[in-house]
Amino acid sequence: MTIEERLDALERAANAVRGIGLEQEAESAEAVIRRGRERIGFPGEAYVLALAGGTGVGKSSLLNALAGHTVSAVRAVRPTTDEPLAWVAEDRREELAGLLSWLGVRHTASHADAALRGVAILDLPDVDSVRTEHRARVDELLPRIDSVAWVVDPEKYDDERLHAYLRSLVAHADRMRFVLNKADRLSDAEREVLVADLRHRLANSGLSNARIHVTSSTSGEGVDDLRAALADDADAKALVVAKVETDAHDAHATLGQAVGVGAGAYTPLLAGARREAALREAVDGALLIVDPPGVSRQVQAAVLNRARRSAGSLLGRAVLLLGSMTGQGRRHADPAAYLRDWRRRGSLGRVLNPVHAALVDAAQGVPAATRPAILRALGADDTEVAVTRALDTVVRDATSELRVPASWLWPIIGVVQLVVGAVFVLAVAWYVTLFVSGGAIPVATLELPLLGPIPLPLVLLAGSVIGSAVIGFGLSLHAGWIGRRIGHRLAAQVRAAVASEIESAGMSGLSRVEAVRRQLTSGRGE
Ligand SMILES: Nc1nc2c(ncn2[C@@H]2O[C@H](COP(=O)(O)OP(=O)(O)OP(=O)(O)O)[C@@H](O)[C@H]2O)c(=O)[nH]1
Ligand SMILES: [Mg+2]
Repeated sequence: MTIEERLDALERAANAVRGIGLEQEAESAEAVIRRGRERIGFPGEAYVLALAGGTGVGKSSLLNALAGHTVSAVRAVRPTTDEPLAWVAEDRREELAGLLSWLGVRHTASHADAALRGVAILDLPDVDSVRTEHRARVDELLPRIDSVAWVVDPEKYDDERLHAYLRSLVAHADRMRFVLNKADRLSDAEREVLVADLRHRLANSGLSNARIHVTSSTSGEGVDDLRAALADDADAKALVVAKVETDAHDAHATLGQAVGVGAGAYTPLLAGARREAALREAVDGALLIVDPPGVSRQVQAAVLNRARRSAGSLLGRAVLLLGSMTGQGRRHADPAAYLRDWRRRGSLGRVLNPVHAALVDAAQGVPAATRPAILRALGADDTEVAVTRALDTVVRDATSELRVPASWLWPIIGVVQLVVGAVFVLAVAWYVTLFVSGGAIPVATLELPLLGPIPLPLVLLAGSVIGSAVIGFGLSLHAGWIGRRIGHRLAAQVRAAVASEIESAGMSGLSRVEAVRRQLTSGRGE
């Protein structure tokens, strides 16, 4: 894992723990990340130095002198280097690929210089030319690299535009060094004066204690000192990287501890069996309250009612009418109302207690300091609200799909029942007529096997009563069959919905926390 990847992983971990309410812990980790990124400059192990400065001061020549051979073209026509060029340690090329492609560096020379192992030098286009895009590029680059060497020459060292620019870069002061090049053109006395003057000007620009090198790319003077200084910087960076690496590693481990993740493999806060048992108990408790068998019975009764309303006998319809007037029928045959009434059928304790106990158990796996926050993240504080909402959802879904079905057969049966009812009325009327006439009217009889001659009105009366009862019985069987089918289906659906809703209401906080713990286990690297 590179240092950049490690800091990125730590950042993800910090975001994750913030997501479960560990704000303070996240902030501490972010402070480590911020400090690390500030200290590291280029976010890799390579030490990246950019050569910057006005055109013609000898940046490319200096790079060639440092490298010991021609890396970058040096010409009299200015500006010569109008695209950045990189001189990169062989084994750092990959690490630098992102930076180089962002810079649009098309020319990369690699080196295997033992003293400058891990050093990459960028030869940038000048910053004082008319081409302002060069300057913009440098502005963007500065925060992303380790260090900038401002190259000046005896003619341009006090250029006001350069110093104005440097004043805007005071924030980067400790990552800048200055190279007074073309020293071969100066006498010793002139050098001293120039260096003192440069130091003075830099101090006036807010850059006190500037590191100043005096070099000549042509004579090679001062070049070795500059190389040694760069090698030291690269070593110092390696130390900084190592320190940031350790800090990041420790910060990651601290985040892990905050959620009960140790150095070993991931173990859940709640063992699978314990979680299942708690859930089963809670679901059983919820089923007692929601009562799917009761719902099924209500559906069956509602279907039967509907059948009787459209196909019942005269007597049956009268009973139904009475039932609906007293409210009796509605109470026994209204599955939607029955579902909605779940709160009246018992307390939520049976659902809440097992869930709550399991969550409290789970929180035992994290240190006391973060336990309150973890308990909140687990949802232990508002299990009741969540469970109530879950059961309301179950009921809403079930009732929205609930239809009490009818059969096309029933209206036909209804007509038959009416005819039978009419026969019954006719028979009764007949008897009344006989009674009123005092026996004056002769009565037709019907010869029935075994029974002999029976008066016709009696046959009609008995036949209509028996016929109506038989049809009613058949209707009940048919409606019962439909009702059971629909009722059982709804009960099964409610049962499944209760199980899944209770699981997500009770355990979704735990799942979230576990996801964070898994991320912290896998993301910590080594
Ligand atoms: N006398 C002397 N001349 C130098 C020295 N360094 C560079 N030069 C000359 O200065 C001129 C410009 O050098 P470059 O290295 O191309 O300068 P540069 O800073 O890369 O210029 P740009 O690419 O245009 O930004 C060349 O003619 C070099 O030969 C030095 O130390 N002493
Ligand atoms: Mg150049």
